[in-house]
Amino acid sequence: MVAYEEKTLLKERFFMNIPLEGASVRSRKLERFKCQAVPAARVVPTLAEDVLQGFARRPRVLPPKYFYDALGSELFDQICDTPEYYPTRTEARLLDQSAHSIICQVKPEHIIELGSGTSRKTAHLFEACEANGLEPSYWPFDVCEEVLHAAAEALLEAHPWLSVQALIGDYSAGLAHLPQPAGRRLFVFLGGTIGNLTPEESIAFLSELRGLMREGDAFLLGADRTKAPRLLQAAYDDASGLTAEFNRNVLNVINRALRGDFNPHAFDHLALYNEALQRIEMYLVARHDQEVHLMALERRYGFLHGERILTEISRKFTAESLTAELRAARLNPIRHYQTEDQYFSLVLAQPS
Ligand code: AVJ
Repeated sequence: MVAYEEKTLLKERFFMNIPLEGASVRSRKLERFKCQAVPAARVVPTLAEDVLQGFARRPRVLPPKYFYDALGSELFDQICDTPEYYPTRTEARLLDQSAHSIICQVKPEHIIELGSGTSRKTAHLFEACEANGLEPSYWPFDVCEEVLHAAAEALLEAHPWLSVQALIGDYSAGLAHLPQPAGRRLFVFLGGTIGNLTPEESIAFLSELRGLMREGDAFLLGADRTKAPRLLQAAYDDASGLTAEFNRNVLNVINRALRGDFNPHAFDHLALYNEALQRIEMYLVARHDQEVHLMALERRYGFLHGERILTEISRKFTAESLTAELRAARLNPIRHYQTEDQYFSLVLAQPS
């Protein structure tokens, strides 16, 4: 029986087409949402330790994970909409085209996504599940609780069968405490983020993931491909200057965390394609001699005119180098999906 008030609401909604949610719909959505913290499995360096270590090296380096404060995440979203930055839209299109094939091969009971962010691309997998009568639960794993909530909200709305088990944590702190649901799992790691890791780091990470996998589980990896250097460089140095702003923003993050006085505008953005290492290297280049005070570290750092800070590597793969890296982690590629232009790859792998 529908209460009078709710009937009125439904009627109003029908006639006025107001997207209004009854209390019952809201609670059913809540029932399908759970959230838990994943404790770190090992000690990860703090930002202060990363800066101390990274600034002791030449060239100085900063880990790319510090790009993603609220502003950085927003800037990255905007970068994805620039004409030059092809990876996100290429991967989304590829996932849209291959989702049916992936889902039919794996028939997952759980989809576990590392670094899920907005889950925008992953939505293609759920559509394919729906079309094939599969109802896996979704385990998005991300550092940002707000982003997890927003992503879940949208997915629960779109898929009335879906249950979301959000996992808050840092996958770089290890996967040992990741919940282990019974049943076939599809692990996904999208966006080409694997490219931010050196080959050694990547193989260690993939091996750790491989260690969690059981027979029948599968892993879907998104990775960016090598291509003409001018295309790569443009993708990391867009004409609108968003990537430059994104790069400089890491200095704001450090200023806030370590009571620093970096002037972000005293650094130029530089993106180079290192052909030998098949990777984009993003730098901040000092525009003039300067000294920076990081009060929380009780340290001053001198930067010479032209001196570079390496803020990110983004490795690009050939079909062969991607396969080799998976194999090195005892993962056996079973399907390789790529766009016609070979700009981006999705590889489906199983434990070997
Ligand atoms: C989010 C790590 C995949 O390496 O292409 C975008 C980050 N850096 N523009 C990438 C990024 C500069 C991006 N990933």
